Amino acid sequence: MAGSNGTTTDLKSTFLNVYSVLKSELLHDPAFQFTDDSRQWVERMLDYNVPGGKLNRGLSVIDSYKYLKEGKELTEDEVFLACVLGWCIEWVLLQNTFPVLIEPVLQAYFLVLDDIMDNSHTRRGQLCWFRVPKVGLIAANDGVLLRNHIPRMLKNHFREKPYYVDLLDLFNEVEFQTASGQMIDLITTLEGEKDLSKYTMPLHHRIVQYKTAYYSFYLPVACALLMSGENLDKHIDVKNILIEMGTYFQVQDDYLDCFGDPEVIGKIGTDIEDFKCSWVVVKALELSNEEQKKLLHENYGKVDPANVAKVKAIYKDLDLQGVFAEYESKSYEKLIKFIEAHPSKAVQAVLKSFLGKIYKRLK
Ligand code: GPP
Ligand code: MG
Ligand code: MG
Ligand code: MG
Repeated sequence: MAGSNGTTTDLKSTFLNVYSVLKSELLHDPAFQFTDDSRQWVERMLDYNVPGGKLNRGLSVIDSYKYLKEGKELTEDEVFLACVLGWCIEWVLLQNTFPVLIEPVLQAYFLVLDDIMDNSHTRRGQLCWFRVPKVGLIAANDGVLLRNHIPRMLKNHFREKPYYVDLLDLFNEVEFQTASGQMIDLITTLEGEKDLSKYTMPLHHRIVQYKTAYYSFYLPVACALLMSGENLDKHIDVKNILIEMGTYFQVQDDYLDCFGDPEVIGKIGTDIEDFKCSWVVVKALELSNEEQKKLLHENYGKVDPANVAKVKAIYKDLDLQGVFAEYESKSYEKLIKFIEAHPSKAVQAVLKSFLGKIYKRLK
């Protein structure tokens, strides 16, 4: 995990230095006439939402790129560029580190908007951005700004690269897939159509594959592949493994939403209240008897803590923690098998390191 050894710690500080450089460029973008007020707003918004995550995605861009170079030392310039990509992603998703700079921006972008849509309360141990006094729905526009920071950063640093167009295309395609996944996540919960009987594993799989797996798993590695001069069409097998891994990651997220420690995961779960098609409720429906099913139908998707407690009591009776532990080790074994079937040892190393970072995660 990030910070657990010297190399990763160095990488993290490199990453944070790159963050300052990128931030400064964004705050002095010649395409906009900043005033002091507007510059201050964007700076505070970036500092609140972009750094401070686990930096897995962003850092995995650097890691992957290193592996792909098969042990050859990266030049300072190469490390810098890998960091730039990492931040673009986190800018959107707020949590990770791929072509290290861009990824956190992408993460920030998705999370700022997702928290509004999910009516969440906290994120990374602090209030969700839209709940900060005086922010409110300005956060929706901040999400749009974060999204637009990505192509600004890509232009500043990758314009002259032969893979620039492919990189833009990759980000566009993955963003489309993520927003489409988010759409199916949201429309299943529509008021008036709350119908638990439509919550099945195939629907869950479809939602999480699109809303999470492409941007969190495929994107960082695909960025690293493009930077190493690879053609993405030739790496469909890598893509398939990463989508599987991303699915497993979102099942963990669903599990932690209900069973994780909010102090550790940095957020308070809202999936039961939000009537989400979570892995936990789908499993519960599969395993429950008629009476338990009836209780789930009556209590799922209500904000009253008494209803939530009834749902959690059924989860406990069904030993969903044990069922999840079983799923987790089965998934790990299956993924290791897939990975070991890949012909390239370098690619195997990238994928195993990625998997190692998330296996049995508590946050
Ligand atoms: C994770 O879902 C999915 C996203 C953060 C993608 C959001 C996409 C947009 C286009 C806004 P989640 O709601 O389970 O995540 P969390 O548990 O972190 O809130
Ligand atoms: Mg969501
Ligand atoms: Mg959410
Ligand atoms: Mg979640």
